[in-house]
Amino acid sequence: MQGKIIKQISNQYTVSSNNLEYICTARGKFKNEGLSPVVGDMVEFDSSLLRIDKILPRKNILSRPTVANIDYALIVTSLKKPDLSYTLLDKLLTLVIANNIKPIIILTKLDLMSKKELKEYTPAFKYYNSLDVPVIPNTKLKKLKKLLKNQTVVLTGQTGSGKSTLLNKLDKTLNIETKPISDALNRGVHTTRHTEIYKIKNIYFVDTPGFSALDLNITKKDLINSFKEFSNYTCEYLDCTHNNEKNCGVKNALAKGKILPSRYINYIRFLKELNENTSKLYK
Ligand SMILES: Nc1nc2c(ncn2[C@@H]2O[C@H](COP(=O)(O)OP(=O)(O)OP(=O)(O)O)[C@@H](O)[C@H]2O)c(=O)[nH]1
Ligand SMILES: [Mg+2]
Ligand SMILES: [Zn+2]
Repeated sequence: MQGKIIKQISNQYTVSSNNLEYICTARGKFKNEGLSPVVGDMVEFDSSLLRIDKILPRKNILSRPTVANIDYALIVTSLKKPDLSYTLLDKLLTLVIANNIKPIIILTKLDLMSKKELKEYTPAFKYYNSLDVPVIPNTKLKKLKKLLKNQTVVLTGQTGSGKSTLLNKLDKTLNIETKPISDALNRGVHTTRHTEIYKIKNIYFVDTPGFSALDLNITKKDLINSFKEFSNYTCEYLDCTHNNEKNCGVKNALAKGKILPSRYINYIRFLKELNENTSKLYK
């Protein structure tokens, strides 16, 4: 039989197939082959032995959280408590795009902002929208539901940004545990401990442990391509990294105010990070 892994707690996998759930273990051979089933995997399984026999080819796989076959990533971004970080936002966008997943930015905690504060963010949100990254507040869920019909969706974003709260809003019967973030540290305590898919109407949602930092583990080419706006500009060198090169179209566009400065700053930050990671490998 074929099914989709919707939950994993250590070596117990819940496989959903024809609206039934089977709690299975994985065959020993997976371990020997260095390949383990993960949430989101389409698998062949034995429904009487309750054993996963085969993992079907993956469309993509995201690490931290480890989830396979993702269509969309909701980058849940709170404006306050925890405060919005453009660096984290751009890093998540890069990671998502480099993994062939479509990003959507979900804004949370708009209610904690004054009108004046919100206005300051508007140009940035418009900029992301212009990159074909929808920016949707967590108060406007109708539009989101339409977009995500029949899709497998991962939620990512800082701990305390409101991922579980969003799922609870989408389905009042879920009652996923949420927790107020600690005011003293202004950052949350991790509340979600395992990876699980919730089917909400026609959408497969993945609720995952939150993370507040992550390493970039992609190629330089992926990094450059993930900054989609850069491809609008022409540089003297075809392999321009838009850093120290002369006659760089991206840097010219930045100087003309066509590129959001925080985007370029973060790009250079990530480029350095990748270079450092590479030099570490050869040391
Ligand atoms: N004021 C306000 N509070 C919110 C909003 N969304 C979430 N919260 C609160 O923020 C806190 C953290 O929300 P969670 O949904 O637990 O956050 P999470 O992203 O799932 O966190 P982890 O599971 O730790 O990664 C809770 O107290 C929520 O009630 C919002 O739009 N406005
Ligand atoms: Mg949570
Ligand atoms: Zn360039």
